[in-house]
Amino acid sequence: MKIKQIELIEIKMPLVHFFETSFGRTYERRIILARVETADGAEGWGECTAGETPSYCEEWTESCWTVLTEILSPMLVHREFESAAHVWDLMKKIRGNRMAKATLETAVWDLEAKQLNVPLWKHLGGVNAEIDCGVSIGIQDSVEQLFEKIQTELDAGYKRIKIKIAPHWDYEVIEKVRKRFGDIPLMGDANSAYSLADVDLFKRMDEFNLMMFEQPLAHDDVFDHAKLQREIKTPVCLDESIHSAEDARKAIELGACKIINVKLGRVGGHSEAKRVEQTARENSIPVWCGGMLESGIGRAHNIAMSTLQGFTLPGDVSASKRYWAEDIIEPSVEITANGTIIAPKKAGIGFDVKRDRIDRLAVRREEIKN
Ligand code: OSB
Ligand code: MG
Repeated sequence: MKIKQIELIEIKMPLVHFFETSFGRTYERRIILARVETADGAEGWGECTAGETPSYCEEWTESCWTVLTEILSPMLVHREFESAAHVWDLMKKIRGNRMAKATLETAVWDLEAKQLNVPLWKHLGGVNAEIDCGVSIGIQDSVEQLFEKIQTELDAGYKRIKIKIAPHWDYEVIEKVRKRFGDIPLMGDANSAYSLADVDLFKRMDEFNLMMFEQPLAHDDVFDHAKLQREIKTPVCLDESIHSAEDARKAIELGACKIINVKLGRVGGHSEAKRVEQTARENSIPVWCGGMLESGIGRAHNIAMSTLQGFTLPGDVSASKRYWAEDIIEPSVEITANGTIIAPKKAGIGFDVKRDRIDRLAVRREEIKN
């Protein structure tokens, strides 16, 4: 396979509701999209999941734009490679920058599946044609607002509720949610807002029977997470700390987590995500698909990945309308009354890309042909 040309487009899209985590609020996304094209006109789409600031991780929209346009795209165009599974190797000399790499890598997977005329999820080795969906609800201005949001999502049929937690928004909030909604499948995501000094708080929160605490401690830690996990009953799930199958192996061996959140961008694309899934599965560690407030293109890639065997817990993959007034794909992502998404039957990511809408939202564009 050979990529003749890569088009990078940055779009700006306001979120329907702001999204607040322990590191701040997002009102509007700046999303880089990649379109890869072969000489015979076949194309594939990928999305960069980096945020607007280097808060969730070191990568952000601006760093990814530079790395994609100046370094990674020139490494990929006109190079002969065997298959999408080998794109990772072409970029091996570049350290880190996994979200930037995933943008191109996932686009090539879409292209390859389209060339083979199979849905991407099948091409990746997915086995579940229907995936379980949960939602991630950010920190709100009041508990009342949180209640309203939870009620809306439960009514929609979502199979688990994740709320963001932070030192000003934890024990009392979870206690109120449990009182109001009873025994719903509930979990908390701290985005690294705590330290081992908070072990007693986590011990007290064991009483809430949460499905898991996601990334309670530092983004670059596994050692202290292992210490915490030894002290509490609630499973620890790692998000920020896991960038590769090797990271997963070490975290599991150390006892740092009982569950892993897999994000395509954070691990560098489908090939590495498959390896993380395999490592976890071989160690009986369940995984689920995390979200990064993606547009429809990233969302479609998340759906495909979620069909792999080891994805046994509901992911943060939810309907387009929770984020966007109008998505950039057609149809938009919808969930069934049972809180599931049916994997698409069409080739590649399985959704049509609305090129005219992307062009209207575009704030910059670059073509790499060499
Ligand atoms: O930690 O999972 C996270 C959004 C941005 C950055 C980090 C995270 C999140 C989410 C949102 O939880 C998941 C989604 O609905 O896309
Ligand atoms: Mg998280």
